[in-house]
Amino acid sequence: MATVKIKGMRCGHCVESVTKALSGIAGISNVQVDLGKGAAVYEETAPVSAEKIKEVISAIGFEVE
Ligand SMILES: [Cu+2]
Repeated sequence: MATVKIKGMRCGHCVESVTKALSGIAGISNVQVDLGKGAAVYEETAPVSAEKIKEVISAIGFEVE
């Protein structure tokens, strides 16, 4: 399991957007976003670069810490 801290999530819609975006990255599965902690946990089925995650999260208006 890997964890990524995400800034800017405020409600269930944000959680949904982030979950969808991360799940859409090849190599990432089983995404669970925790709004209270401002973090997402996921499994890597193939290596995914931190840059890729940053790019995808920024594209939907959030920020990786
Ligand atoms: Cu929201």
